[in-house]
Amino acid sequence: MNTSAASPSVLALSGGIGGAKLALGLTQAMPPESLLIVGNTGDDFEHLGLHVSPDLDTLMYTLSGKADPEKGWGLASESWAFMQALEALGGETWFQLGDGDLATHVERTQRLRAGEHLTEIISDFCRRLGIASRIVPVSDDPVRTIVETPDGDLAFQHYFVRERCQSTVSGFRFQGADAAQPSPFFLEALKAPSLQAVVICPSNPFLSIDPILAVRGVREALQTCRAPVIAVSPLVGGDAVKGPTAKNLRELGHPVSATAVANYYRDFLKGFVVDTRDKATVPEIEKLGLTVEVADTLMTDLESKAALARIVLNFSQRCER
Ligand code: FO1
Repeated sequence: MNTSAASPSVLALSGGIGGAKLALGLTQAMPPESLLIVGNTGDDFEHLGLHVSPDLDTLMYTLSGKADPEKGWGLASESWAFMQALEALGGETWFQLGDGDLATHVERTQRLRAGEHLTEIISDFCRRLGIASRIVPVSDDPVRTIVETPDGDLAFQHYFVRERCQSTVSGFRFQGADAAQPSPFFLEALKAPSLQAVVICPSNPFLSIDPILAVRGVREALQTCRAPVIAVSPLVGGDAVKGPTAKNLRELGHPVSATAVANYYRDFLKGFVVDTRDKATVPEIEKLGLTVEVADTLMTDLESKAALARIVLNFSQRCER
C-alpha cells in the first residue's frame, strides 16, 4: 500500500449512504489526496461464501461516481443475471447482488483467502477506480454488529435488509471490537501534526459510528485528538433522512433530536452541525459545551454535498481545540 502519501489533513468517519454523501462532498471541498476516510465494517458479513463489505463498497462506489444514485448502494445501471440464475436454483436472493457488484465480492474474497488484508484490497480497488482519497476499514480484524431484539440476536444484514429494520431493537453489540486492532492509518492520522479536523459523517450513530468507536483505543484517541472533532447531525427536522436512525433513538430511550445525537458523541466532540430545520436545538446543544453550526444538511446533489463539506471544514477552523 502506498504509505508515502501525504499525511491526511482531514479524517472522516463514515458508514452507510449518508456518510458516503458527505465523504464525496469533502473530496470536492479539499485536495482529495489529503482526505482519509475510515469506513465501518460492522455491516460486513459472509454471504453465499463471499465477504461483503457494504459500507466500504458504498464509499468506493460513491467516490468513484459509480454508485446507484437512487439506492445509494450497489452500482448504477447494473444487470441482474446472477440474481435471476440464483433464484432459479433456489438460492438466497433477499440480499440483492448485481453482476458488477458481484465481481467486487468475488475478487475481495479471493484476495482475503490468499492472505491479503482488507486495507490493501480496498486501497488497490480505490486505485483502480481512480479514487484519490484513501479509504480504510476501521480494522482488518473482524468487527460484526449484532442487533439485540426481544426475540433474540440478529446479524446486521438480517436486521437491516432481510427484516427491513422491522424488529424492535433493545441493544447492539460489536462482536470482535475489543480484540480488533484499529487501522494504523487511522491512529497515525489522529496524531499527525497535519491533521486539521476529524469529521463524524451524518451516519446512524448506533449502526455506523458506534462499531468504529467500539474498536479498542479509538474513543480514547478521539478524546485526546489535538484537531477538533466535528459531527454532522444525521437528522433533518428531527427525523432521519433515510434508514432507522430515528427508530433506533426511540428504541434505545433517547429523544429523537439533534441534541440527543450531540449528547451521545459529546465526550469527544468539539463542534456539531445541525440542519436549519433544527436550529431551535442550538441553545441546548451549546449548553452541552459544544460549538454549533447551522446549515442545510440535506445533500440532494453534488453541489449540496460540496457546499456542506465546505461549511464543515470552515466550521472546524472556528472550533479551536
Ligand atoms: N440494502 C437493501 O436494502 N437491500 C439489498 O438487497 C441490499 C444489497 C446490498 C448489496 C451490496 C451492498 O454493498 C449493499 C447492499 N444493501 C442493500 C445496503 C446495505 O445493507 C447497507 O448499505 C449497509 O449495510 C447499511 O448502510
